[in-house]
Amino acid sequence: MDDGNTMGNSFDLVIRGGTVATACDVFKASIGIRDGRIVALADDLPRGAEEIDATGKLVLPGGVDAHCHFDQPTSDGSRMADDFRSGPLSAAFGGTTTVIPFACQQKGQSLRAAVQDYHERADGKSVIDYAFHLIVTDPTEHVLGQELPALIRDGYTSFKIYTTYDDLKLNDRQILEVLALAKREHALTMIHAENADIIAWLTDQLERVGHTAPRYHAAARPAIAEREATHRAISLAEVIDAPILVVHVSGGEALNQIAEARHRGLRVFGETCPQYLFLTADDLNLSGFEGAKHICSPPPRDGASQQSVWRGIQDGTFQIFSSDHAPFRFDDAKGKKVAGDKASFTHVPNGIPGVETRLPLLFSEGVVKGKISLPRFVQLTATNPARLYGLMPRKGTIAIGADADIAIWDPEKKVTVTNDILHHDVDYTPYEGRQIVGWPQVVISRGEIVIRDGRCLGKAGRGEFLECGEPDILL
Ligand code: DUC
Ligand code: ZN
Ligand code: ZN
Repeated sequence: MDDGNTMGNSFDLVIRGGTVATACDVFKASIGIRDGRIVALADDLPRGAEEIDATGKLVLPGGVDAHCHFDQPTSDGSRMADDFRSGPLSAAFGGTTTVIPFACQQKGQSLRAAVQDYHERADGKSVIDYAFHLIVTDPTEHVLGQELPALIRDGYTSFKIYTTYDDLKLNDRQILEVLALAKREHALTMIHAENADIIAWLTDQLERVGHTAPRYHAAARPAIAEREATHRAISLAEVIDAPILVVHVSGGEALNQIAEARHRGLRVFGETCPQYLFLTADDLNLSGFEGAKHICSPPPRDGASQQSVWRGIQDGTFQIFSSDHAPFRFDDAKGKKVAGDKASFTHVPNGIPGVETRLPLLFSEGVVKGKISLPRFVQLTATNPARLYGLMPRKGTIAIGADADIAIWDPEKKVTVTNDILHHDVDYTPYEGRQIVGWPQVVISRGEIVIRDGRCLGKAGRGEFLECGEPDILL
């Protein structure tokens, strides 16, 4: 171990005396940082050019939010509230140091063009590092034969496909083609699993009798639609013998499909999100149009589903906890009200904000209340997403040689969540009024303090684009 002086260099920064947590250990140590990387972990270290006293604090890997949407083009006239300035800034305030949003191919568009467009949207704006997933909506021969293999080699090694939404969904044959390509090229396929025809049929029935209020969104997208599509996605992946990640799992029905597949030894991974732990379908039943704030897909369900999701988090069926931050302002003609404030639920943009509250919510309800250990928290929120998306060993851990992406938490800080303490550009938070214990106090990205005591010290645009390597599917 390097003591910081043996190489004739001192440290740029020493984080002294904190309790460090990784995906497997919790230990007291000081951390020496030089040139943006962790270069020493020891009981004691010589002074650095800068020092942070972390006594009584938790020193965790910065979070990796591997499912968030910023400035993603939409097809209904709406506009996402967060771009690459406000989205990553909000993430950083919540203890996240890497974000992975989606470069989405429009049908008929070249995938490479979608990636170029997304780089232009991101360039020079982000305060923290970022990578891209792709969204494949038009898997033509050219896309599968040439564009996608070349993009995978260029560091875009994961892509999302959909079984629902008319402008995004693939049929089973197309899903098989994408999975075969992913297997051949060692990429990871993420699947949004909801049965499109069940949803379309139920939606027609509901609209026919005038049931168009926001709360009917949940009725139109029942757990059975998610269970069926999850089962089908797993079956298709099994035919190809390709790994998949089922994203934003909302409850026990889909969870059990994943658990059963994993018991059979299949490389099926599961992701869940805060909205499935902390919201229910009742939150779509607010007066007037207010329920639209909580319209997302799959929808939040009920208390039993929340318990199932906790179980999946505890027993390892879920490997990843992401925000699925999809930000639309509520009181805005480009947001939730793009089709007016009396519009049918089918015309309300899907998605809720949560990139800043993701970690504090799980920490407070999970770690502080004793549902999960600190290492499990680190696995779910940082280490596993870094591994699965090919960002290890740079991101997602505290180890010699890793990027110094670190969040120093005050584990006792009491916070009441209100929208005005958050840094996204959305005009509401689904978690308004919620009491939280524990919040990140200092956030460090590649050795630079970007957040300290509620202030941003990092410059917009300092964040770097990350090329992802091969997904580590031996999680
Ligand atoms: N559902 C998605 O599939 N994507 C973004 C937001 C949402 O609710
Ligand atoms: Zn989705
Ligand atoms: Zn999403």
